[in-house]
Amino acid sequence: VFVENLLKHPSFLDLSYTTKFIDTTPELFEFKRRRDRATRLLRYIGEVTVNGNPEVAGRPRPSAEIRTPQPPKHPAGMPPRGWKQVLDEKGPKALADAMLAEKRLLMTDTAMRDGHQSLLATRMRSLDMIRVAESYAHHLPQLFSVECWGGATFDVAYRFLQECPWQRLRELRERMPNTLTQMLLRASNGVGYTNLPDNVVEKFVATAAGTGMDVFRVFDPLNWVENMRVSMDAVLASGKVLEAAFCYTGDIDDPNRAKYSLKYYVDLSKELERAGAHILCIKDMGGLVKPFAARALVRALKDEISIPIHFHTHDTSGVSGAAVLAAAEAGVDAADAAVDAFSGLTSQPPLGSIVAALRGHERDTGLDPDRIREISHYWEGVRRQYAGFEPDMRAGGAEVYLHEMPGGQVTNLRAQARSMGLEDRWDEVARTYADVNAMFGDVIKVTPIAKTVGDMALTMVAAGLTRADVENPEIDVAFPDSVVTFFKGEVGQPVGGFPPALQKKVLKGAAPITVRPGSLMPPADLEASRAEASAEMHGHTVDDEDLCSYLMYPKVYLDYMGKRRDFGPVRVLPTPTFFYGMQPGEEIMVDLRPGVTLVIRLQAIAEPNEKGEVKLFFELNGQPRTIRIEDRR
Ligand code: 3PY
Ligand code: ZN
Repeated sequence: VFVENLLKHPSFLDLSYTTKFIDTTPELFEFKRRRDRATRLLRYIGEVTVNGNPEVAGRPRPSAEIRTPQPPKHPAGMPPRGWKQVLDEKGPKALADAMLAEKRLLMTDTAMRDGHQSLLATRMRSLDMIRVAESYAHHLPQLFSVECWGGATFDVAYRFLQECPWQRLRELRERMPNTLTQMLLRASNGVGYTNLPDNVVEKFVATAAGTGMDVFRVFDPLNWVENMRVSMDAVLASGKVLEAAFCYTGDIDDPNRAKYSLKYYVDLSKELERAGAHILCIKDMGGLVKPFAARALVRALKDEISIPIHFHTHDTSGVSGAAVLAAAEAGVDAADAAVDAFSGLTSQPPLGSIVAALRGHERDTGLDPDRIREISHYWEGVRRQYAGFEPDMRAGGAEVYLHEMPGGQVTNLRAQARSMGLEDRWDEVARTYADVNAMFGDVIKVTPIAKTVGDMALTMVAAGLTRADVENPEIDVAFPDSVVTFFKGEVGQPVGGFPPALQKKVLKGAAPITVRPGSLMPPADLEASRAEASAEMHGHTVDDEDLCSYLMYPKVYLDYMGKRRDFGPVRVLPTPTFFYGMQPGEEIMVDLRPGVTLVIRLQAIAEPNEKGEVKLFFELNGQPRTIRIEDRR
């Protein structure tokens, strides 16, 4: 059709076309591009229908009856003004002052980041978020922010969902013009797992701010403020909101955990305030802040610092809702929760229930419970599509106070233990995890150290090693790489230093570093990296977003781009199609972009031929299309 249209085009017929033909007749080339993209999408659907999506292999399948969830309807036109306007019109300092002047408890919804990171192994696709974003803007304009980016969502988008995290941010930003977007930034690790050169961190922050990020929650896994400064200064330079976090561990009420005392957290908070933070975050990734501790912590901080405080916790214990209410009573300015369908267990406490609990009281959130319920129904439908990633966890409980694992790790480590045949020795794994923590000098369990502790615990349980064995200089131990990296000082310096004898044993005499890892890294040559990435992709243009991705995850990014070339923009496919392909007789609608919809119907699938190829007969916008797929089942 493309060639036919081209040959019939008047300027082609009268031979007046020039090399500017593409510019002056974009409709023909747009048609071709669309056709190519559609063909590639059909190839993807064919591939998954015939050979399956490896990401869901061996996982439970959602029920066949699930329907496409519909987001709540909203009025046409612009949504009401929200906190985003305060930031845009008055800047981050005025935003912080406005938070302090608020009586309401300000709420952040985490469903689009920590909620699914903690409950669904971070697998939520952009499409499911984008479809409900306008409902948030119109129905929940009182929300302080929507946490929707960063943490593990960045690399998981590329690795497992075949989609671009930057595009996710851009599209969410567009649809929620009144809502602050919020991300989790791992300070000098960016959104990766190891320290980056300073100029890469700076480039990443500036690019994220430009694409649409408003509130940067910055944490260091060791609460080492020295290692946060580069990223914090970059946020300040961007004009966006710096929410500096300390990670909470231990128990301020337990005299045996004196290292992480109330005074420790107060001093740390003052240091973060002095470093220029607009907001302080209590980042309780393990859900260890018990209700009375929350009250004491917030009261003490309110006495000692003058910036607003934002409380983030997890419901692993089952009592985190009480902690949020206690913090609210003590005057915390903002709190995180997850819309009910994405709450509980290792995620945040339920937004709807916190809103209900505070209704009519001094800290009433001002959010509409009916609207939250409607949005939650949408999320419930979304969650059903991800049945394959549901955690094997039935209830919250006090076990978390033993191991202190962060929300995202509990189910992850359990799955890892299962894959090593250690599932029925989980209690031993949990106790060994606590032993490793003590042996490492009582560290903060958060990305990436939580994984280091987990790696060591699994190694010990699998090899039958006790803490005494590991500490015994006479017994040879094969330490996991992550443990060696940690003791080398490559993550940073832990509170109170490393246990010297164990460090000596792990490093086998090698000298650790004691300075900020970034200070030993030369700046990355950004333009050389851009040219290198472009050359890897046969001259494809590499903009700043792509460059940041390449700098943090070169292989993951290039693999994604390769698949993108073969299969097109698969992010536009409905979630069941993306994971499971289509059934004969099924029809789907795909919005390629605003105003361009593809209607795809799978008519039939033929038996494999003698060449081992399967033919799939599609109808694309009413036109028959046949796709051949190699049968690799
Ligand atoms: C992350 O780093 O992804 C976390 O969620 C830490 O709590
Ligand atoms: Zn969290």
